[in-house]
Amino acid sequence: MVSAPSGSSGVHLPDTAGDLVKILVAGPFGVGKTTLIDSVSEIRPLHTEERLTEASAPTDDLDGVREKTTTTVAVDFGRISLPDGVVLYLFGAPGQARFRPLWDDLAHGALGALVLVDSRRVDASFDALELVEETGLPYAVAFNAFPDAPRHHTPAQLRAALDLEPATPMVTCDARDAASSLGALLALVQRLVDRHPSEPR
Ligand SMILES: Nc1nc2c(ncn2[C@@H]2O[C@H](COP(=O)(O)OP(=O)(O)OP(=O)(O)O)[C@@H](O)[C@H]2O)c(=O)[nH]1
Ligand SMILES: [Mg+2]
Repeated sequence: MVSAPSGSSGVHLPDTAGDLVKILVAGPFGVGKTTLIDSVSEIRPLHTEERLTEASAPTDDLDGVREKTTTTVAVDFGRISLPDGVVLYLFGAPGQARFRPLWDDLAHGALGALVLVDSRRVDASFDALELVEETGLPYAVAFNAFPDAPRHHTPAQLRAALDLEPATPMVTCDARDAASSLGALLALVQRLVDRHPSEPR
């Protein structure tokens, strides 16, 4: 079982750092990728935010994220050290289909993906799920907790809506909360461990 980190480290990797793991944080426009990396990163995250203008209105739907004023134009980057020497390098990856050309590069060397889903607009995550599946990355799904999200869906209904395999972890999370975001990442790491139990050292 993977447990939560016991303390924070600074900019430099702790001496105990061992396995360095690249993880993609994927999802549709405005789902909370930047927010999650911000909340959980132990280093000052790298962001590539630019102000939204009316030019993007036909492309990226602001429904549900009306207060949003910026968007990530390339990637986000952050880092979190887990106990037992595992260090996650987090890359925020845009999940819209038009970013497919970027994906091959972004996914290079990645071991898994955390796909964020907004339960007010589940279908907006289909492109991101397709991109992750095309790259063959194991993934976990995190439903971000937005206040006006419908509460009447059961986990089974949400799994069915996303056509998830039974082994794919599905959790809820509040991307603004570090512990909650970490819980979602740990669900993914557990999935990676289950798929590739480590050789005895
Ligand atoms: N209530 C709630 N709000 C959230 C959550 N995650 C993100 N938000 C809010 O949703 C808005 C969009 O979040 P971002 O982190 O910018 O989303 P993003 O996926 O990085 O967006 P793009 O890079 O533009 O695709 C922000 O105003 C966040 O504060 C969450 O888990 N709960
Ligand atoms: Mg972003």
